[in-house]
Amino acid sequence: MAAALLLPSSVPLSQPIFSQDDYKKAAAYKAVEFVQSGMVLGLGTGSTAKHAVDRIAELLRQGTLKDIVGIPTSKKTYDQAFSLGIPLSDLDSHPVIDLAIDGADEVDPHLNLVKGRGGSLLREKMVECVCKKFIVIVDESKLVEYIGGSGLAMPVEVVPYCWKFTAVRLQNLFEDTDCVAKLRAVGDDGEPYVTDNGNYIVDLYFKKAIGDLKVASDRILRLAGVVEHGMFLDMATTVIVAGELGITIKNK
Ligand code: ABF
Repeated sequence: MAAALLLPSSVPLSQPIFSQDDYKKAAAYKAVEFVQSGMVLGLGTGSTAKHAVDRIAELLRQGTLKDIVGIPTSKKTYDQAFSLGIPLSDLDSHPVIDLAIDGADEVDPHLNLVKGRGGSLLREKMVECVCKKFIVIVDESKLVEYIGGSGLAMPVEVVPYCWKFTAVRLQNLFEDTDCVAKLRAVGDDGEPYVTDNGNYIVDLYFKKAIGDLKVASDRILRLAGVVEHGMFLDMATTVIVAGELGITIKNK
């Protein structure tokens, strides 16, 4: 079921109205309306989730929210939340999470997601698979007809040991989609990107739809050397999309 809410319309329509970051912020602020005092919260990673963390901290400072415990999904989010004074913990101490709020790279019509282009997919999945409610916040550019449909990467976290071997095996799994597997690299000299968990990321580029997502997920996870992949299937309970037409809330 989808409900549409208009963004503030005080700006004349003839002017450039909202930037992509305004949409991200609008989606994030709407999601934080679902946060209640006393909750254990999964704190997402990325430029959209950052707005949610800022807003939670602001409401805590104002006293509108109390007794929140945040479980960060990355070192970067830990640093942000810590610097803003949000009380933090981890899954060892809080194995059940009331609500997680996080961004995504792709959202399909069934609310399946691609996540992890920001590199934090493993901790995001560990936190978001144990939450009672998972609100995904995106601007409308993230909506796709099918997973992989943006033409951008579907990340897979792999152990560094013989990563080339694992990358070839991943690419071969999806040869019917003309898949290309590339190690994520950083900097001018192409050093491997290293995740918060000390692993590498192999980005998969599909040229065609990958068919049954659960089958694809199982096949990836069965490969020795793979730690986790960035398809988040049947996990989002709500997706909040902000765009030109306002805010749309889609519930599972
Ligand atoms: C996290 O941040 C990731 O799973 C995803 O890769 C990314 C989305 O980034 P942004 O909100 O900056 O577009 O949620």
